[in-house]
Amino acid sequence: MITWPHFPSRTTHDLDGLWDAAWLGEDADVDALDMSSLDFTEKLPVPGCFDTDPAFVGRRGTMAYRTLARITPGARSRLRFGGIGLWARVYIDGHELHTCDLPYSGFAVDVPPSDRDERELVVVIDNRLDDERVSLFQQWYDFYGYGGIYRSVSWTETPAVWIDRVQVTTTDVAAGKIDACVVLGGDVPDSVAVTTYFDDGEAVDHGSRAVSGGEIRLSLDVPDPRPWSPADPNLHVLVVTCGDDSIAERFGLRVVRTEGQKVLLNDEPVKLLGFCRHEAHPQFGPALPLGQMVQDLQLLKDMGCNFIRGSHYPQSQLFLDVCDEMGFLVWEETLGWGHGAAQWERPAFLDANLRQARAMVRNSYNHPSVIMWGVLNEGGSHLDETRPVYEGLAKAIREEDTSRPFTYATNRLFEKAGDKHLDLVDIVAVNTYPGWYERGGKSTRPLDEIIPFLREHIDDLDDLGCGDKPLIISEIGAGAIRGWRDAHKAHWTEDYQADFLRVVCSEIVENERYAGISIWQFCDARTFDTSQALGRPRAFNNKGIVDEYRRPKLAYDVVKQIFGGGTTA
Ligand code: ADA
Repeated sequence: MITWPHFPSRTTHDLDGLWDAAWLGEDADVDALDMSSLDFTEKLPVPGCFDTDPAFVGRRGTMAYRTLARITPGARSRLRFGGIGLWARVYIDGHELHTCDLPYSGFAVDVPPSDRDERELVVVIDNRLDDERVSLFQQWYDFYGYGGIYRSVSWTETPAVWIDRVQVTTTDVAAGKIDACVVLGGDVPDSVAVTTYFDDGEAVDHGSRAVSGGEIRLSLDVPDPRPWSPADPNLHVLVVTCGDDSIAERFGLRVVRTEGQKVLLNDEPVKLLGFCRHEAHPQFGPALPLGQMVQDLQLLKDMGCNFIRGSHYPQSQLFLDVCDEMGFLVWEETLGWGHGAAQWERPAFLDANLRQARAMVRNSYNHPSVIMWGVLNEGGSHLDETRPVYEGLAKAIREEDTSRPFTYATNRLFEKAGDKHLDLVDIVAVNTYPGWYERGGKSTRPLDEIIPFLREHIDDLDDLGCGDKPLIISEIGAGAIRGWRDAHKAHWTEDYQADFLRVVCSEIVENERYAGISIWQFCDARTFDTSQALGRPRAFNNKGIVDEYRRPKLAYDVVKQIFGGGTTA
């Protein structure tokens, strides 16, 4: 499915559909494949994951996907992938073109022209957990590492000078003023003829504009400006034409910043109420169909949520398009989970993180729904050794975008040594599990531990000199097996989770100190049945407010009542 931006003057081929596939086994040497001998006996959907398919469920190995496309002979062209996992190598007409080692990241590749009427695209996908090849995905993560082409693929024909993207930054919401940075590709000239128009308005001729560093910078006024907000998610479209190429990009007029302990949206304080959400479903893995995305957002809306933490990886552009339209506020973050100093000593790992962070910002820059960037979920921020990593990522993200706050989720606030890098963030985000993991030894009333523990975090922040920054509880939750109810309200019952979230959500809503919460988590999500097995019944992380099929648990109505959700269940 084609997501924003659109390229109205180009021929674009939407490659989603049924592809040919060849299973290459669990031990294939992906660096020594004989492309001419592949036997495409299978059929698989794109987007999709092969290891959710009944024939390959749970397998770890290599799958080659193939499709054909009729690209105009001699045309320059570019392939766009919305995201793959865990590793991909792209071949055109039997020739290797590109390797992607960044799971979940959108990427684009230039394709050399050819005289052929029909081109063959083969994408070799590998889902083996191989630290050397895919340093960003590790076996110990608490979510399953799927193999597949997770998101849409398209192939677009480009002129000699083409527009890569236009980055739109709101400079004045009420007056409808924006800055637009147009990034060119191909045979970039010194100057180019530029016209623009908004929505269905009149075109404005900007004459010939100088290109500097591959970019053209414009300051523009949006006619009939309508601000974007969760309550009224108005969107505008900017169409830019440079020479023979045009781009249509959708954006929202809104600004986000922090002031003291508050997050401000369009200069008004906003309390962020919502959930962490894995892109997860038993039948689709992270390759969710549009309908499921919309249903997830409807459930979140119904509970009165305005906020989603896109845990723990760059989000699907389709999902963000829907969040823009439905008025959600999103925290987007890079892929990571519980890294220790050992990973950070490896230059390849840092390099992969930096590449993914920059790609994430570039891909999602124009989504008004995205209000903050995050990195390194629980990434060892209590260690001096990780300082260069956190500094490097904060710098890279701020080089790409100064219009959004920066954060990372820490689970190290409560340790003696504390968190070492919170001076780098605009928003402090704390993952914490009182009443679940931290059961206080002899306590028989774990629910009573929650509020004192949360308030200690507030004091800890003051001690760390961060008392004047917004605080989000970025994870807190309790596991519940759907259907398991009992009068003792023990851990894993729906009853315990409901009581737990009643305490948590009331504290967050009533206490001004918190700028927000993303409860762990929206839906039950599959995890590995190895390292996590004993604490993860069914090999799922069961802290969802709905189960993996989105069937609500008892806590759903509790959260809905406290967050002020609607009346429809
Ligand atoms: C961590 C982690 C989550 C999840 C959670 C849990 O804080 O960030 O991904 O694993 O714990 O359920 O324990």
